[in-house]
Amino acid sequence: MPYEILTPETLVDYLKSIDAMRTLFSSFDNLEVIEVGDGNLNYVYLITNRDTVTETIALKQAVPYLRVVGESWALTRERMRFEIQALEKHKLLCPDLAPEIYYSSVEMSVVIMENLSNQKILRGQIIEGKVFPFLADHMSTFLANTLYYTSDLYLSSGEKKQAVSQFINAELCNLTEEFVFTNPFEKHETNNYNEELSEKDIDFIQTDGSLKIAVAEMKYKFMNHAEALLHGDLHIGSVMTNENETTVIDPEFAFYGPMGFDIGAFIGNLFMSYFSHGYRQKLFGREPLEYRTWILDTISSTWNQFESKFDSLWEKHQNDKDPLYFDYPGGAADAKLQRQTFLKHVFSDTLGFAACKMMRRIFGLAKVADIADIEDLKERARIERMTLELGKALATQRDQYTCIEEVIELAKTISPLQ
Ligand code: ADP
Ligand code: SR1
Ligand code: MG
Repeated sequence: MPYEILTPETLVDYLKSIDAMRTLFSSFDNLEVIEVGDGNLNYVYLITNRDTVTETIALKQAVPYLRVVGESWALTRERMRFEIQALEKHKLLCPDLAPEIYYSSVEMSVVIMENLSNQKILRGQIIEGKVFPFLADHMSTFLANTLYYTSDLYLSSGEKKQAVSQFINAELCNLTEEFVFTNPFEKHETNNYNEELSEKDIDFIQTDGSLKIAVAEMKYKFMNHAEALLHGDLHIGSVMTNENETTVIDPEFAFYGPMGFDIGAFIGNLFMSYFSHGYRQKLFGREPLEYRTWILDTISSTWNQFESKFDSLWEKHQNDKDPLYFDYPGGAADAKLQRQTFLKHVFSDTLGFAACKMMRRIFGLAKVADIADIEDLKERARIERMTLELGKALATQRDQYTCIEEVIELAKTISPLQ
């Protein structure tokens, strides 16, 4: 079927035309269609048979523009091909952490997947102050599996290069290059500042030469270091959760890039949540200590468990290989040291990318509700300054930290844990 933008009125006929949907729905006569897209780029509909509510799907369609800006900002629909390919890969590598895909069409820029109605977007739940005991375990598994198994540490050279070629996601990488690594760090028309931030606050970031170099270095890594298949936009709005389950959605920014980019996105978002909850918990009439402790524990556990799971996957592969992976005649490689050195580099990248991802959310077009929805603009500015301070320190000193606990101490210095 040639491309057309689906509407609640045309959706049902479209579904009727798909074999897999005729199997899934026993009847199309009484479908409820709700548009739930709250993202920046696409449209998402939840469609349920009112007569048999277990017959339900989520349908996502890309439109040929950037939704958050409008039709004036053209964007090809190619992003849906990358989303479909990445969702399929995630399902293979992390079956419990990715949605089930029922149908996809590159021509229509559509993916039809499991309706995760028993889960909610993590960002909203964190804003409400909910705790997820398995989050760090699940996210560290997602990160270790997706990053390890798509890298040269696991794939053959030919397989890896073939995979890289399937994920040349130039348009969305360009969005990241502009909106994450460039515009927030200069005077740019797409920027958007809280009016309570002063010129001095803005200059703290935009006129610091060392920081500019650090951000440029991270941008260069993003553009050139094709280490693994990344989700590409792994903020806490790309994760759905309930008490026991975690599902990673929305990988349309997927491409081959530096591993630390995904880990940094997740951790950087949690640091912003940590800062915001010094204030948010008080709005709920609660002492912030307990919830903020959970956020910091989740950050440290995510990194530490990722490091250990990634190391185990690699060690197993090294031991399974004959001869030892990366062993050379005339001198046996110190496999453990090699793994430690590699993970040190991933840690430094993680901090550098977390920093860029945090700072872009303060000055850039796309904000995070954790901070931007705070109505008291003075309070919001105070939290924004903390975020900028942590961002600047991590970007410029990313090589100096030896463990995540040191970074957490820094966050606590900026905003004491209470
Ligand atoms: P975008 O690419 O525009 O950012 P997302 O993939 O983030 O879109 O989806 C937008 C919203 O749609 C999500 O925040 C979530 O509320 C909802 N959503 C997306 N996928 C599903 C799903 N499989 N089940 C239920 N809701 C979903
Ligand atoms: C203008 S680009 C908007 C942002 O939305 C996505 O979720 C990505 O984070 C992107 O940078
Ligand atoms: Mg998206």
